[in-house]
Formats: sequence, C-alpha cells, structure tokens
Amino acid sequence: MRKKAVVVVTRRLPDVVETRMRELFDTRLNHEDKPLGAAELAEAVKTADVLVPTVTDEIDASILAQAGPNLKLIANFGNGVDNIDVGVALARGITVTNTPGVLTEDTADMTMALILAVARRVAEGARVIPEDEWGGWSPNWMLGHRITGKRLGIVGMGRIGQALARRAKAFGLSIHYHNRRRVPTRIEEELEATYWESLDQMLARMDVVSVNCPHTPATYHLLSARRLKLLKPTAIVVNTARGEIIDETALSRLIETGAIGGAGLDVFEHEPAVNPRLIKLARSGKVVLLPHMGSATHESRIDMGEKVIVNIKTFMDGHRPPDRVLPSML
Ligand code: 8YV
Repeated sequence: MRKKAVVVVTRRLPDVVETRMRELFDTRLNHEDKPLGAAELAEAVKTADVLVPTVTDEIDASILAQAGPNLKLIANFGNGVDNIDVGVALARGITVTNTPGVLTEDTADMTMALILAVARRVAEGARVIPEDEWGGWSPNWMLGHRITGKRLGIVGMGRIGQALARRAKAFGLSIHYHNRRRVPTRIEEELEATYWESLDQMLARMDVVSVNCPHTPATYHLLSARRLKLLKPTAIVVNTARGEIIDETALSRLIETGAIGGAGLDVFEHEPAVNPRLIKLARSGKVVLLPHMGSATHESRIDMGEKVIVNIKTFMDGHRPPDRVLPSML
C-alpha cells in the first residue's frame, strides 16, 4: 500500500474536515490552534509532503529555504495567498493552491453589512440599549445616510466584487468599478456596472468605495494617501480584502479631519494588531471594525476545507489540482 502523504495543518479546521483529512492522509494537526512561530513553521516545511497554512502563517523565502525535499504542495486554507511567497515556492518546484469561489457570497454579505453599518450607524446604535443610554426616540438623533441612489465604486471586480455588485444593485446603489481588465460585457450589462479605467477619476465621484482586489505587490497601498484625498468628504471606505491595500494611517488621518466620512474595515495592515487611531475612531462611531470575519461562516469554512482536501488528493493522485495558483494571478 502506498504511504499516506504527510499533511501538516497549521490551525484547527472544522471537525468534518479534520476527520476526512485524517482518513485520507497522515495528518498532523496543531492541537493548540495558535499561529505557528517561525521555528515551528520551519520544522513543518522540513517534515511535510503537504503544508496547509492559513492567513496567520507567513510562508516567506526564509521559511521556504528550509523546506525538505518532500514538500511539493502548499494547499492554502484561504483564497488570498499573500501569506505565501508564491514566486519562491514555484521556483522551488512547490505547487501552491487556494480556495476560490466557496467564500464569495459570505464575504460579499459581510461587505454589504459593513456598508450598511457605517452608513446607518448600526454598530453605534447597537451599543445604546445594552449600555443603558437610550433616553427615547428623537427626530434628530442617530441619523445616518441613505444608501439607495448612491454610487458604489468597487476596486477589483472579481468573484467577490461581482457578488457585492449584485447585492448593492438590489439595495439601489449604482455600480461602478475599476479593475485591471474590463469584465465581459454581459456581466457589465447584468450588473449595470460602469467601468472606470482611471481609479483616480472613479474615487473622486463615489459615495462608497469597496476594496475587493487581492493583495499583491501591485496593490500594496493602492489606496494611498494621495488617492484617499481624492474622495468626497462624505465618502465611506470599506475593506474586506486585505489591510495592506489601504494606507491605514492616511485613512485614519483623513477621517479624523473630516476629509472622508467613515470606514468599515474587516482587515488590517498588521493583524491582529489594529492601529489605535482606528480604534479611537470606532469609539466615536465613524468607523466600524470587524476582526477578519468575511468568510467566518460554518458553511464557508467547511467548503474551504473540502477544497483543500480535493486539491491535495488530486495532486497526490498525480493530477493537476483544480485551484493551482499561477504566476499570472499574482
Ligand atoms: C480567511 C480570507 O479568513 O480566504 C481569504 O483570503 O481572507 C479569509 O477567507 C483566511 O484567509 C483563511 O486563511
């Protein structure tokens, strides 16, 4: 009988996923479910045939330099692969896979939730009654802004951007987008989406801007201080992609001074640390902060695990895994 592949999983996954992985592979779990340190990651890549990391693992060139000869696949539990130096992995003959498609709808839901939360002051309002601060209804109290009829600019019109556009359209927002490539006409027509070749020009005209592109060297601080300054003073910025795509310090400063209306953020530049200025703004109500919950549903996490299993099994059976990360995606 063929020896089972040694699969090192860096975090605890849903029970059904772990059970299936144990049946199929020689699965080594991190029972403590704490992010692995550099030494533990180095040990993992030395012993594994397959590594299953998550967003909390930094698989950089120095970790990959310590990989043993058996490591042939990194099956990321997650869509974004910015935690992995994919270029170095591929150069070492290591295949990298991710989990696209299965977390699209849940992440788009959370993006919509953030848009509504910021515009309609949901997080602020939800604190009032538990903190016993409600003096009763009043005509001018807790007023937010209507989203119907406003303009949403989506930065990155991939799966999640399109799923957000469908939702936002149903809420009566008009859809605008900027993307490396224009999406096919039938999608533009379905979403009634306007394409902006110039990100700068789009930003200047939007009421809500949502970041839905991957974090790559090209998108690091794509929303730079200069670009953020182009936004309208009433604009809301939402990010469920990666913190690094927005210059958080500039965003905080511009919200503090009233140059931007507010923000809803699910991701941060230095997770799990969060810029204290953003925390202060969250207390004042202009900003809503969530702890990286975009795909945090039972369903998404199980489906992500199943994708990881299919990728590993297909690879181990000698075939091309369905969710290979290609250099052109970076
Ligand atoms: C996960 C995500 O929470 O898939 C992604 O890129 O950001 C989230 O769905 C996390 O990355 C899992 O590793």
